[in-house]
Amino acid sequence: MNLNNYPAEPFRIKSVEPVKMIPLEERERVIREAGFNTFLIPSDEVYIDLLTDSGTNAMSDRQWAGMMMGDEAYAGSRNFLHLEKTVQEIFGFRHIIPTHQGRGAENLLSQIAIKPGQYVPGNMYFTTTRYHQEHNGGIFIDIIRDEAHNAGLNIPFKGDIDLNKLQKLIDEKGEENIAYVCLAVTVNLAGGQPVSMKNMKAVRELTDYYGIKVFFDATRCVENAYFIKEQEEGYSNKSIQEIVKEMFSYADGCTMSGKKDCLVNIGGFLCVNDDDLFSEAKELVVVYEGMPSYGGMAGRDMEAMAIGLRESLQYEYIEHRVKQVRYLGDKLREAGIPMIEPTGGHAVFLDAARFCPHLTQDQFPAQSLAANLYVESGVRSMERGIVSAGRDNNTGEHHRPKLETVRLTIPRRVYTYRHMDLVAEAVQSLYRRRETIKGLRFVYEPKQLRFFTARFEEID
Ligand code: PM9
Repeated sequence: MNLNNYPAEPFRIKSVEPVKMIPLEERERVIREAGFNTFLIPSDEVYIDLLTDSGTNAMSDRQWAGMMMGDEAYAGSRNFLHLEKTVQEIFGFRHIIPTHQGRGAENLLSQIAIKPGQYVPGNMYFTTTRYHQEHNGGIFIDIIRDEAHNAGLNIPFKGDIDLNKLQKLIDEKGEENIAYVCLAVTVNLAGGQPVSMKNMKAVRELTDYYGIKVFFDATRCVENAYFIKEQEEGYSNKSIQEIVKEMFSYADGCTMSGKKDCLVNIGGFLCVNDDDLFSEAKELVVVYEGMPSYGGMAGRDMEAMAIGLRESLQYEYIEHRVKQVRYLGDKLREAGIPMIEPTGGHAVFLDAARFCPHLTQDQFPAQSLAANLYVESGVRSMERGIVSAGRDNNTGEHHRPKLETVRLTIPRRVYTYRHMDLVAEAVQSLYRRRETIKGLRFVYEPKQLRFFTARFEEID
């Protein structure tokens, strides 16, 4: 392992939050009380929290200073004007509507852009995104390249859309029956895999030909831009900002969960270029979120987001971010732990299917692996497999994703490399006793987005 591959933290620490490890017997009690669902563990009982990178970011001193400049006027807050200008400059879209978080934007977009019965092709599903698409009568179709479903395959830009799949869908269903293409950068459930600029451009060309709109899920777009700079020919000399601007020039708009790449704890937005869609979205935002000039965010939150977005484009920040995640991936690979290859932008995904070959997918191996990792080490992770995938609304059967994974998600600017060492040691220790990991069954299964609140018990 060449330590020069991993840059030191490009920040120093001004404020700290103590963490502590509770004893093993207590962790065993906690996981039972949480119904073997890591979402239900009180965070005080967690040692290293890798549940999600969503809203768990550490803000900078400048962002905190910005919070003090919150203009909490009900309408026309100056912080909104700052955010609007920043987003317009960075992404190049004409209109922005703030929302309380990403799914607020997904709700608006799905309502204004999907007619019941229309298809919404995308590069792999995401839980909340697909929920809103289906809730509005859309039919999600996965058009990511096949390789994305092969966990062990180590190739770049595994998040790309398969243009043949898109063309086939258009040929079979007709362009008028496609609501829009939903293109996520990076692809969360594929392992945080990036999409190449070449692919974005090609998707734009194909959809332009048929007059189909393309909306990006911009949630982790800065991480995607870093991969393009690092790995795509012709981009090594371009700045992250230039790459982000070019990426979004191929889209008609985007949804954004600001809780990730905007380096804040809450917030999101919807962007569109089309004036009519903007008008419709403005009419809806007042129903679900708030005035079009705050959409569920406080003035101070919009200020922190405007500042965070600029910080996220700094090369030193994003290089460290992606390489810290890669450090954990490299350690685990060297120890022979099965995981999604290559390491993506926000997380390392353990391949639960190969980690627990003694369990069938119906015994929820990833859910159990995440629960066992907590007991082993106090490290909290998240299931991203059959439980997250939910059931088919028509047949009632489980969706069966090919990827059955546990996500070790790294919050931004929060943990150090030494924390990553501890996580790697914990995973290795669990791997050594992997046959002891038991299957699970539901004792409570919510109808929608079940992974958040489901409860399980162990099968003997
Ligand atoms: N992602 C995550 O942990 C938080 C919710 S699921 C535990 O990965 C994408 C690609 C996301 C995402 C949230 C959302 C929704 C949309 N797209 O959570 O509503 O990863 O801000 O965003 C989570 P909000």
